[in-house]
Amino acid sequence: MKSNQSKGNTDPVAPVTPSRGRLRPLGLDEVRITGGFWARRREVNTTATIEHCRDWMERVGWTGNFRAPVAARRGREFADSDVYKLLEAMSWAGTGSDPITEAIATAQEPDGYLNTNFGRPGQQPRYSDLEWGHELYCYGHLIQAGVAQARASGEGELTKIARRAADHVCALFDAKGNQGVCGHPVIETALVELARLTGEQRYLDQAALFVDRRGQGTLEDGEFGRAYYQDDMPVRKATVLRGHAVRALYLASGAVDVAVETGDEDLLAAVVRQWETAVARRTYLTGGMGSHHRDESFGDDFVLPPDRAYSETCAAVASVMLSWRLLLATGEPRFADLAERTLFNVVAASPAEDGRSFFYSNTLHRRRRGFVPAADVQVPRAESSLRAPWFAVSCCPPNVARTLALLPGYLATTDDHGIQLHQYADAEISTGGIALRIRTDYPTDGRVTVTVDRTPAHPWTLSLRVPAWAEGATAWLAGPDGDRRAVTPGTAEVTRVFRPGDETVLELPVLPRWLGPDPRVDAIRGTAAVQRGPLVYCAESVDLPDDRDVDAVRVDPSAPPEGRADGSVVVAGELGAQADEAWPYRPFEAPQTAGAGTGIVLVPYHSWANRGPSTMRVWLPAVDSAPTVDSAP
Ligand code: FUB
Ligand code: ZN
Repeated sequence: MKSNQSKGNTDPVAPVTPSRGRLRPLGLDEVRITGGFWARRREVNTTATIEHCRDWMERVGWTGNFRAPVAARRGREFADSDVYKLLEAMSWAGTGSDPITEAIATAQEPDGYLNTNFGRPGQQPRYSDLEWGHELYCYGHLIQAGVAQARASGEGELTKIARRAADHVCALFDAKGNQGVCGHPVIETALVELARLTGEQRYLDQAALFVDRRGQGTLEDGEFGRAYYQDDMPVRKATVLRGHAVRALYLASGAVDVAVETGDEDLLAAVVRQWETAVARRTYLTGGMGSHHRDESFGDDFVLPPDRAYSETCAAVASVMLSWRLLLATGEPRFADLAERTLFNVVAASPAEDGRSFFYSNTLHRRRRGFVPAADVQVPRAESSLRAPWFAVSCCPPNVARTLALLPGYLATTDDHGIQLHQYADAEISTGGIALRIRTDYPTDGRVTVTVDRTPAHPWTLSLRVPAWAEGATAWLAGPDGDRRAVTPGTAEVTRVFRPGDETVLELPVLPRWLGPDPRVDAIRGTAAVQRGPLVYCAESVDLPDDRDVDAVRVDPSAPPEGRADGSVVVAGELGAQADEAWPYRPFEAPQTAGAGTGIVLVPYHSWANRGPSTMRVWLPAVDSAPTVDSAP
């Protein structure tokens, strides 16, 4: 790790700045989103969501905790972290510093310790509850906020507080010190980022220690088991993301950071493997992750019930963080594909249009209409209503705020060969000798026009991601020399000596299409869904005649869906609620195609699990029940 001085503070204004890897990030000062879908979202974020979060945190006492006496402390044990996330959002958004920083500085102990919930007279001792205390987790968000401040506007008070806290952690949790890990990862990514900012090796070493220490079983085997906090097996040995989804994804992100900085190919490969399996088996069509409400965790493989999807907004934010790191490390477009899916279908779904209420849990099927909570009421549970202004656990709103604030940093990268565009938005990019103008109404329209405004005289490569969802349809790339060629999912490139005014046009086929599930996703067998470009669609009762419920909808996937100019899609089908029967099970009608084969023994349900561990199922898929609709991603 180079020292800060030799680095000369040339890090981009970006959340993640690896010193090596396949691609280099561009900073928020190099990429500007100028219009369209994300510009509107970011405008609402800056003008409404950030202020909304600030007001609520003041109102529920979370900011006040830094000023209040012990007895007056309010909120959950991790409330400090939400204040830090908001400060991070403010740094990226450039909305100025917040007076709360002074109170945070005052609350910090002389040895760097900082937490409003522990360590003061009348509170539990410091680090007496690593499972649930969230002290290191809170530092993680503090440090990331301090790094954001330093990169966005230069080192300030928050950066200093963060450094003092990080020094305290390194002094206490080093190889000879406390051998514990936090029940909630996130300090790993933050310490690596601080190492990148300062050039100080010890922060990276500490992050590596935390990554390697996890999985040794130092955390209590509690209510949800050690897998809940990924302490059941070492990161390097795990083959899939498991346990609490946000924890798993933050940890994996930290592991990638450590792997990249230390050149640890095995560790990187382990995380790629976990990502692959989680995407193949544990991810919703929306990109959402986590199907357990009880412990906010990943379910077993293919346990993806749409009506019980937890799909926490924070897990989506964390998934984008992981995908971005893997993209930078490897250059592989599949990571940008998942980030796109997750950004459009979970991160963008969480906030209401006015940016003042949020989904915490992002179900894919709501059976009851729910209610709109009052604008001034804090909602106690994640899934109890429609979007809520605030939750007793409000980790998601400030996480959305910081993600939208830093979003331009996820659009494009550079390497020694040129510029790579990963996400499409109306934007302008200016880096080194190259300036690009990107004009598009994506995802409403699939045309992306890239105009070169400034270019060096030598050849370079413009790379454009062709999303995996474009499979099976034709995408076109028209280069400035007039050539027009079909491109397939992956990366399309134009290499040449560009001239100012040169245009490259990518045409993506944002036509609606049917998708069907892998038959192993039992909860949705026999159903189909529509996706148009990166956008997943849904039926909503307000669009149905007579205000019927969506459960009356039956679709005919043999007829192609039809896109309309207003962005909606029309599909063939019928509306008719099923009449209730006294008992919702009936004699099985054997499929015509069922043939002889292996005899399969069934036993009475009451007798199962008397002969040692086993797997079991009652409903057995019929041989002809696999959907015949397009199953492309
Ligand atoms: O524990 C802190 C945050 O609260 C988690 O990341 C969320 O899942 C919520 O439980
Ligand atoms: Zn959350």
